[in-house]
Amino acid sequence: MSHETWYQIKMRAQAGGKHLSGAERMLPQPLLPQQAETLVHRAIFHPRGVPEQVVLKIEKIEPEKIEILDALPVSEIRAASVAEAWRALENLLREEGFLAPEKILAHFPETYPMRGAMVLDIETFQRWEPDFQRGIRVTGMDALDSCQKTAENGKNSFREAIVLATKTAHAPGIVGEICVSDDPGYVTGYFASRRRGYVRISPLKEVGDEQGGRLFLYHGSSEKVASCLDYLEHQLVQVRNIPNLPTPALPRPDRWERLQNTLETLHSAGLYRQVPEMESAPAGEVRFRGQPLVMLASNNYLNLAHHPDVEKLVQNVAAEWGTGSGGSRLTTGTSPWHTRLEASLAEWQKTESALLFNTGYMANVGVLSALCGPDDTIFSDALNHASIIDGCRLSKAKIVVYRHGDLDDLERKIRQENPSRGLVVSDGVFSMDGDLLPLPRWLKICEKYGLFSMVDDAHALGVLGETGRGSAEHWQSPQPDILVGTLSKTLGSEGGFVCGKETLIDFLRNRARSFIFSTALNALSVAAAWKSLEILQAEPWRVRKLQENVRFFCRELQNAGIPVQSQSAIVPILLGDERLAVSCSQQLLEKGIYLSAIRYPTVAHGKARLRVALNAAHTPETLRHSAAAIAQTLPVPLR
Ligand code: WAQ
Ligand code: MG
Repeated sequence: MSHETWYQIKMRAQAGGKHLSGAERMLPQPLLPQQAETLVHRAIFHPRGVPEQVVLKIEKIEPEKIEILDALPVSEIRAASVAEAWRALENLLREEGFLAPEKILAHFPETYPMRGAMVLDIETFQRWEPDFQRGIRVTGMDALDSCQKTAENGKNSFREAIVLATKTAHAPGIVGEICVSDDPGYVTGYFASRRRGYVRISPLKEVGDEQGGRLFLYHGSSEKVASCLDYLEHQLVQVRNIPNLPTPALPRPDRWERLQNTLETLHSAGLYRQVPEMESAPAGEVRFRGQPLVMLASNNYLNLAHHPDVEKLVQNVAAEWGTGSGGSRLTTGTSPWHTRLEASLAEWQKTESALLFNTGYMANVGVLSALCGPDDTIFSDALNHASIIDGCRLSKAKIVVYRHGDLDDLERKIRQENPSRGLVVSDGVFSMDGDLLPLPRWLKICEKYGLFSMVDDAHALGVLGETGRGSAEHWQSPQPDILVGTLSKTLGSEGGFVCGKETLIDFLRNRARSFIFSTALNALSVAAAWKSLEILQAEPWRVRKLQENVRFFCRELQNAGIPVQSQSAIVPILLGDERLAVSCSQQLLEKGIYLSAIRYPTVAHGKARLRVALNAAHTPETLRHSAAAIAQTLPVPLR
């Protein structure tokens, strides 16, 4: 061997500053050109994307410095679910004599963003890798027969993993390794140590999950760390006698079992959700599971969802127009009620024109995907509603998220991106926090940079402004270019709408796919919204009553020591923990109060809350009683 000239060849591919793939080989000179070609092929045709840059580094090495190691013996654990696989891993660590396996595993998620591995001291839980962000990279290793035994795409995850694991297990002070692949299609991971060998464990994650990492367990003195790290980074190692295992080790779970497993995971995390059936129409008080309850979770802000005048009109409309519209708006679905409501909405919002959509969700998705394409940049508030997020995604525009309510951050990001075409989008009232968009300054920024301004005022209509006209009235400001609203909250019906210039509306009629390809709302819902809007305008006391209720209720909670505030009808009570939020909500239900626990994915993980939505129909007595019950239920530090 020592007569031959040997080389180490390293490939690394990246795009947009992101690592895509990498590999290394050690081999004698004659085999080098062919291996270089295989590695280039692998870099260029990689499932994670097309690289912008591929670096090949070829260095001469001294073959007598290569340490030859036998591959660790392989065994296998197959669990029925991800949760069970992690329990099996925890037990394995315990069997192997690790004292606090759960503490070790708790560190694993910290390795997800790292390119290399974490080196964790099993006694002090100190981290020894020199760069916490990058982690330590093991290099200088290969399989002895690497040139003959690679899969067609040049990658064999198991073989590469056992090479790394075998080398790592021989590093001074390393007593174990835990690994989960980044590859969304590869759910098998492993534990490896010299004592126990290489234990494949599956499934350590759900298919589609891109979060993987590596954790090396270190046991030894702090002086020995340097030699351990040096071995990992520099010692040349060739691994022989690697068993031929079936690859890829993709377990194919039963398709229904996969769904069932996900549901179980949701259950155990306090994230499982169900649809509760109500036993009376929406109002300030409702019947639920045979009990009368104070309703503190409905968006029926002005109590118009069950108004006698609306019902009377709807009965007549039903007699004349029946129950279904029979076609899309562009074919046969438009009744005079549709046209009439659009005119009323435009007039109410003081805009040139308006267009109905079947839901607020479809309005947002339809507008964003129609107005923006791959050449646009959309600037979106971090706490915007899911329908805005989905619309941004569907548009294929570049999405730039700015910090919630932070207009300096917005402007900084607009300058940075400096887009020639684009749009800025925000909720007028944020649906889960109840806070307001500072509309006037926000509009100035949109105007200054020539960007479309789009506001979703779903939770502002009927709530903000002296007459309930929404954000523009509250701030005494002009309207944004695109105002999105809903018929389903304050207006007590169902559907969504967009108000703006006639040019905008005409464009949407021709381009918004959720409008074009949906059957029109039935005339009943449309007439109901029309009547509700008439009542809202004729009876402004409803808006004032709602606003008074908000002030009263917040004061009651504040007096009970609960830090809340809101200018809208939404009063969030932040709890953080998902299970705590669910348990508070259940306890309140037993006390006759219906109040939803809002959890991930509606809000971020660890930001669970009770979300109060107030109603013009609530009486001061009801609100006082509810505030007292909430105060009693919350855990002590909040009170
Ligand atoms: N040195 C240190 N850490 C590394 C290295 C390296 N050379 N390469 C990858 N990592 C870290 C990095 O943070 C990745 O996020 C993580 O490990 C996972 O890397 O028996 O494919 O390359 O079939 O995604 C296990 C095979 C495959 C199990 C592991 O890891 C089996 C795999 P990936
Ligand atoms: Mg990683």
